[in-house]
Amino acid sequence: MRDQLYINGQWVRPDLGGYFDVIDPGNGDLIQRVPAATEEDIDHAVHAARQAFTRGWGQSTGAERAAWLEALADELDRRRDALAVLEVRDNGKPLPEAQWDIADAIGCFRYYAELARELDDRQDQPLALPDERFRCRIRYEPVGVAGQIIPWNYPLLMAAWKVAPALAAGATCVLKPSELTPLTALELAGAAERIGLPSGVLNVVTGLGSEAGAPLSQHPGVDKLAFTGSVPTGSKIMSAAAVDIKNISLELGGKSAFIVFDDADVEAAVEWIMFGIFWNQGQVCSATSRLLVQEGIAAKLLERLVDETRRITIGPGLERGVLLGPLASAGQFQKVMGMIEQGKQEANLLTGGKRPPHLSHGFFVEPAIFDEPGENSRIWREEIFGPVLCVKRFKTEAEALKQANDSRYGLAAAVMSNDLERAARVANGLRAGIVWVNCSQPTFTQAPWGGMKQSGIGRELGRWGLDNYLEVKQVTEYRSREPW
Ligand code: TXE
Repeated sequence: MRDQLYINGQWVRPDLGGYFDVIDPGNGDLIQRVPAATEEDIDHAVHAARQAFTRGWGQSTGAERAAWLEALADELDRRRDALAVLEVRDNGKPLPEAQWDIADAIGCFRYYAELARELDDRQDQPLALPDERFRCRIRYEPVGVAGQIIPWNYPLLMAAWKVAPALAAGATCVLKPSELTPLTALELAGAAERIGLPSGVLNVVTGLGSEAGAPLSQHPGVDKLAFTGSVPTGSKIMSAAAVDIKNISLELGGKSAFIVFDDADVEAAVEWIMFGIFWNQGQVCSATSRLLVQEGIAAKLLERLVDETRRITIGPGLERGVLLGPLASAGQFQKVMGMIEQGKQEANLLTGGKRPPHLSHGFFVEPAIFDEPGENSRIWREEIFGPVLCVKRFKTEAEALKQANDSRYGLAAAVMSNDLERAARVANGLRAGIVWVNCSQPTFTQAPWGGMKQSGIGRELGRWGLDNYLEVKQVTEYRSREPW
């Protein structure tokens, strides 16, 4: 059990001595207490990261960093089963999903190890200029110290999405996990310690948003801020970054649409729709929470959808056969239940939406489907971040596209049709950073991830994720002895 901050390669107590409770959402019990870092600890961590950056990490080769990333992946791999169980206790998700997440996180470290190696080959490539008296080469240099603030829906995976590309690029990290799910991030620090990662390269500071997250976002020693979370907090972080013009990337919320045309296969549609909204209890930024279904298929599809939704096994994440665990926190439970109550005034509740009678401890909610909410209703417009699907019908392709795009968010969208030309046309017309055709949610470390509009700025994953932590430099030399 880890109950200290990891700063400069050392396990340390928080400067002001504060701790907070970490709760098991499956039963509401205390798992353990974790340090509540404050400004002082953040300052130590940022200084440690700066020193590590200037002492060598920032000047190391991609191949050297790749070896460290692979060692980190191997170390996590050795403990993958224990990590999955810890993730379930902390977050609540069903064990097979946690196992999937941990494997994905390990894969992410391995993938960025590869990209770190490739970076060496990209270094100092010549750039042809129209004036031959000049010679230009392009360098990719690490951004410096990265402050990384992550949420609670995929605790270790979100840490990997931030830390792996940063380390691959040669940046150093101060990672602040969510106060709701800090345990596997501390284990990541433990893995860094065991492999002997140079001190200060990765610092993990647990703490509350206002006490630890805010000072990290405001710290003048941080060169880059990377954040995943809510729009209001993203907005605060962006304001903080504006003060001294920090480089920033934001991955915020969504209210993603899933368009199903008449010619789609009903059973396949039901499967993907359910995966798109009930996976991880609907606590997925890209969850396809707005279903737009064409009139001709609507009745049949909804009947099957409601039927299948009622069959979902709900229970604690470590119980065999469970498909839907508890929401991650009491706060999230209250938010989702509040939205459902309001939704009952705004739409027809077809199924679910209450606490299952046999699960009175823990933060469980029966998956809910609302039919025909008003266009301006809260449940249709706002991110619920729970197992709640809202359905509307449409007649024409143009109408579907208009409704799908009528959102302040633009993270993801899905379209289902056997007419692949139409599907491609709709995919191109959707204002979203991620579009799935004939599926919803499959995510690959190689492909760019991020949103348009209020869903964020920048892209994670793939080479775009690495670019987040790189500065591009031109070195241009005048080679003539003649005056210019
Ligand atoms: O998010 P916050 P919360 C959405 C989802 C959810 C809602 C609220 O709709 O219901 O946000 O969740 C840190 N300065 N998403 O309150 O506040 C905080 O400690 C710096 C979508 O948990 O955004 C945590 O580490 N940091 C999302 C992180 O921000 C601050 C995933 C996220 O918390 C801070 C999570 C501050 N002032 C929630 N205040 C997604 N895009 O996947 C808080 N934090």
